[in-house]
Amino acid sequence: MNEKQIKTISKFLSLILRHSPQTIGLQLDEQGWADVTELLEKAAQQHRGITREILDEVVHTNDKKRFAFSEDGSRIRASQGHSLSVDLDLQAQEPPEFLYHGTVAKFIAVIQNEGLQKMSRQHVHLSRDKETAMKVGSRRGVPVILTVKSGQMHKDGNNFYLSANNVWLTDQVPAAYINF
Ligand code: HQG
Repeated sequence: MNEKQIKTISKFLSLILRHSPQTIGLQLDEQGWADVTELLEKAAQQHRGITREILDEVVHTNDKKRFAFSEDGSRIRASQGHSLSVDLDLQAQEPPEFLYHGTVAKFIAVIQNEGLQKMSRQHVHLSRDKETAMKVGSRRGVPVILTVKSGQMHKDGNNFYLSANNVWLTDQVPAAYINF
């Protein structure tokens, strides 16, 4: 498979495992898992020729490790980024002193008022390093990096979670904890 084909399938998996499994008549369980055999059967309507080997390649070469198989390999899910309400069973963890969020200038005024909100997803997504935040922000235009005082937020009783693919997640970030 070439890079373009891998990316097309990765985007398709993001769509059905994070947002709308019903697109192909698939159901996820409460923890966000899909049965791999069923997924392959149903995905074949849109991506003819998709096989277990291709799925393995997409999962293992994925730049952000977006997807994970269950231990026995029979199920697959997205590690974060859902708009669907799923229980990833994340354990609260102590975050580093600072985390970063990449956004764009047009959102700054409203973020100054109401802080970072999860918008259509299940959590606000934060990165450990500025480079990653730059990449996230640049999906929408010229990136603006916000520094989140995660250590202080945590001391003040707010929960942080680390996804299986190392994205920091929290419910919201009040503006008082953001360096603009
Ligand atoms: C902004 C990608 C108005 C926020 C990335 C962002 C990430 C507000 C947008 C993951 C706001 C939401 C998530 C407020 C936040 N008012 N706008 N109060 N609070 N925003 O896509 O963090 O490549 O839902 O700044 O790498 O951009 O798909 O979140 O611009 O990890 O795997 O509202 O998605 O991962 O956008 O990205 P998103 P995000 P994948």
